[in-house]
Order: sequence, then structure tokens, then C-alpha cells
Amino acid sequence: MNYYQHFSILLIAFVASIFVFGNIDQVFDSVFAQSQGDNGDSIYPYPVLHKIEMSVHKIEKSNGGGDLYGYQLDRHLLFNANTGEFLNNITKKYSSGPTIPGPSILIEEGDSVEITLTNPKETGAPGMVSIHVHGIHYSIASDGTLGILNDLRDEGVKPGQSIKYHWTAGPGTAGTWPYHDHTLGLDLGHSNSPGTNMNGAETIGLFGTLVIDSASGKTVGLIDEKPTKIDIADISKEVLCYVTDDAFWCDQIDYRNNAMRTALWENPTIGLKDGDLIRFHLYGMGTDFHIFELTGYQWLEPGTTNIISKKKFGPLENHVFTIQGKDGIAEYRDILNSISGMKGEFRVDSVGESIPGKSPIN
Ligand SMILES: [Cu+2]
Repeated sequence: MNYYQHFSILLIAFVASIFVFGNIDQVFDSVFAQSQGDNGDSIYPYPVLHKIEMSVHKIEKSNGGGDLYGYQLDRHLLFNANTGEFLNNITKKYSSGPTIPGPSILIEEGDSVEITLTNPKETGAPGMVSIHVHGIHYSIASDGTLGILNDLRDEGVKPGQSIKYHWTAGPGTAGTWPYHDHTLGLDLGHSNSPGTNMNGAETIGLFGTLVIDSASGKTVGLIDEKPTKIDIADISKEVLCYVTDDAFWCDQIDYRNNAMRTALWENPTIGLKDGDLIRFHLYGMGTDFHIFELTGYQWLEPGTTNIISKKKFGPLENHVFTIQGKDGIAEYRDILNSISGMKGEFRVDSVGESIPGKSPIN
């Protein structure tokens, strides 16, 4: 196919998708976040530069206990990485205020990210905070760790400061990756000095998900009990859950609602419209192993055509799969900890609405 044929097909697809979605914003978001044509080519043949601003805020617990912190999305702008042309502002698609997990960042293979992190003087964390990310490419200057680890400098921000990190989603980086703090530490004793105990430090709330979609625009899922190639653009909802030692902490991206992110907090009810496709992104953290189960459902073991109905994973391991919702109420749970409450409902009906679980602030 020549360039003009490509272009006209893409133009038709674009106009058609405006009719389908009825909202140009949704089209733009899905285009930039997960762009692809039918033949696997990107609708936008250039990479996108994401300029993201985030900040760290203390989350006051209503019932006392140790302090929690959350990342907050302050701004997310998209630019053509080649020309610098401004493309879109998707800030309003994120939850307002700090959340746990932090903002779910969705980009595509080939894109780059310039991310500025601020630790506000009054409302932030008492020590140095950072963003350390997995999976994507960056230089040692954007590692987000302490100088004792990276041999360069402390790559975090003390109260009142900002820092900029640069990431590049090179070929082969597609996947679901965690980002988390790597400088605050658990021994927060003295203000303005980093903690040194990093073992599980992210469990105080400073973690979130980076999804890098394949440049091919495709993924696989189990549809009608058969492994099926799926256009990522046909997925209706992404649910991104961190599986900690005692709870699922979740966020969602709802493409049926303008690609809005909603903080779902702890063990939420995950809603989906009957027949829609949903992609689950699970990430183990803390110290425990988990056996994940979604009652009445089977899915594909990633990278294989094996059909499974349970999956064991541990800290820093992820598990991503796509399924089609079928009318009724199922339960997602960690078999090893479901007695202590590591479970929630997966509710598929004609409405498809998720219900956030309990949060530290209510
Ligand atoms: Cu890490």
C-alpha cells in the first residue's frame, strides 16, 4: 500500500471513530495512547512526547496509623516528538488529588516521556521522594535512586524542590511496568534527609503503573474460549491493580467514558458492560506470593496459548491478561489471603460501573 492509500484509510478510520465514540477527545486519547491502524501501522507515524508533571502529597488517614503518601497528576500534555507541535492536553482525564496507586500512565512503544516531579513544601513528604521506573529506557541520571546506588547523585526531591526525568519507550519495551519512590525510605525520622531503608518502601503509597502498548497495536486475549488476536483499541476498560500483602489497590481507565481514570482504591467492585473486553494489569508488591483467581473465568498465560484459571506470582512480578465480560457477578481474589479480605467483585451487567473500595481518606 502506498502512502496516499494509507492516509485515506486512516482518515476514514478517524472520521468513523468520531461517529462511533461521538467525542473527539476520546478519539484523540485512544489514538495517542494506543494508536494503530488495521494493518498494525501507527495512525500517527511519528512518536509522541509526553510532558507530565506529578507531585507527591501526604494522604491523611482518617483512622490514624502510619502516614501514607500518593502521587498526583498535575499535567499531561502531548507533543509531536519530531516537530514539537502541541497535540493535546489530557490532564482532565486523571483523578484529581493524590491516589494510591498513583496515576496510570499509558504510552506507546516509540514515545518518550519528560516527567517532572515536585515535592510541595507544606503538603508533600518530609524527606526526599523520587520516581524509579522499570521497563522503559533512561540514562543513569533518570534512575530516581540515591547516589549510593547510582554512583551519580541523589535523584529525588526534598520538600520545595522539583526534578525532571527522561524516559524513552524504545522497541521491545512494550509491557506493564511499575514506577515507585526509591529515595524516601521507611526511616523518615529527620525531615529533609532521605531514609535509607528501601525494602518495601513503596508500600507507603508511592507506586503506580506505566503501560507501554505495542507499536503493533495488538494484544491477545481469550475470547469464546479461544486465544484471539485483539486490537488494543477494542478494549473497553483497563483495570490496573497492585497486589500488596493485604489488599488489591486499583485504578481504572474507562474508554467508554472518555478514557477517564478513576481511583478505585482498596478491593473495589470492578464493573464492566456485558460483552466488553477488559484488560487486567496485576502487579505484585510487598513480600508475599499470591495466587490470583477470577471465579468462572479463564484467560491466557501471557506469551503462550495456555489457558489458565489461576496464576501464582510474587513481588515485582506482573500478570496481564484480556478477557471478555459475561453477564453475572464473579469474584477476584488472592486464594492465599482471601480469608483476610483480599478479594472483590467483578460485576458484569448492562451498566458496567465500577465502585471504588475503601480509601485511607474515608
Ligand atoms: Cu522497582
